[in-house]
Amino acid sequence: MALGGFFSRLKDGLARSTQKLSDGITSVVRRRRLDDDALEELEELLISADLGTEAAGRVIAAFRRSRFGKEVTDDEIRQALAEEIAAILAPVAKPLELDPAKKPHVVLVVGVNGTGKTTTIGKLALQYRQEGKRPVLVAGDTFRAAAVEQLQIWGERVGAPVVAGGAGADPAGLAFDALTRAQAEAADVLLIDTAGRLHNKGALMEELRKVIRVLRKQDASAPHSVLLVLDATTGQNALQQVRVFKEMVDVTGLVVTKLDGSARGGIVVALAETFRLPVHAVGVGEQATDLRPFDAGEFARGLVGLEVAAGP
Ligand SMILES: Nc1nc2c(ncn2[C@@H]2O[C@H](COP(=O)(O)OP(=O)(O)OP(=O)(O)O)[C@@H](O)[C@H]2O)c(=O)[nH]1
Ligand SMILES: [Mg+2]
Repeated sequence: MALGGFFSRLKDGLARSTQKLSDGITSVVRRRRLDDDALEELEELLISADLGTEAAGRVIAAFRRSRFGKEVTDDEIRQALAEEIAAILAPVAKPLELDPAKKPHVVLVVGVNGTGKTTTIGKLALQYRQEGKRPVLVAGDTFRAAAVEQLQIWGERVGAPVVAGGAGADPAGLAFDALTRAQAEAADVLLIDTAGRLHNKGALMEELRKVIRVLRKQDASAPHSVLLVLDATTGQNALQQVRVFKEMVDVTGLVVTKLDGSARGGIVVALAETFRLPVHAVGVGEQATDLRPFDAGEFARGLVGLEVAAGP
């Protein structure tokens, strides 16, 4: 898919969540100059668009310093908002970098069920294949047979080997075998899928920790990345998911999916402000090519309803 298509899709998704923000900006500006009431309304709009109170407060404080009491146009407000939001997002917009000294670089992929873990692994594997790298996938979600098949289909599609066991296989054992094999083959990256939900949170934590423990017997520095996959459409829930998973494992970065749908893109700003974890990529669809680098500037512009460039 062309990048132009990506940006328009991202924008369509964002537009849905920010229609209210967009219309709200227009009505705030139409009535008066940027006085206390107008700033307060703007702040409420940002909060209702999922940015959260801290990020909204920060954006409005910057507005107050630079533009208080001034007559502003709709477009000036959008431009300025996009700049403030981009400033919050820029520090977290970091691609997932593989350490070339690690053969393989081990990536553990976690998240609640349905957020897009398995799909994201497939999409990442495709990108690595296109870069001429050799990924190996591990079907560590052994809780459901369908989950194993889903990853196998992705492996076939992108040309990456998939290490899988029988139904109910031990994910830690699988991860160990897969790492052994990937080391022997000097693979570049090992992508480990995990279950989103077990019987309860304690069981999930136990399983993830066991996978990590067992990996470390083989490579004391593994996993080199722990990716938490979040579904943007869950809005504020995503914040709670980060808290829960941070308690379980050492999350090193985020992937935010489903920014194409009825997305609530403002949540990415709240995530950046609250946790400062790198956002490595964003999902904008179900297809293999629908995983994109996270661009702070473009994202911020899309969020406030400005035109985004057709891409590099
Ligand atoms: N629209 C859209 N759909 C997505 C995106 N990413 C994943 N999906 C869809 O979301 C659904 C769930 O994705 P999975 O990859 O199976 O999610 P998971 O986290 O592995 O789920 P479990 O294995 O049940 O824990 C699938 O139908 C995917 O096609 C995205 O960026 N946009
Ligand atoms: Mg899955």
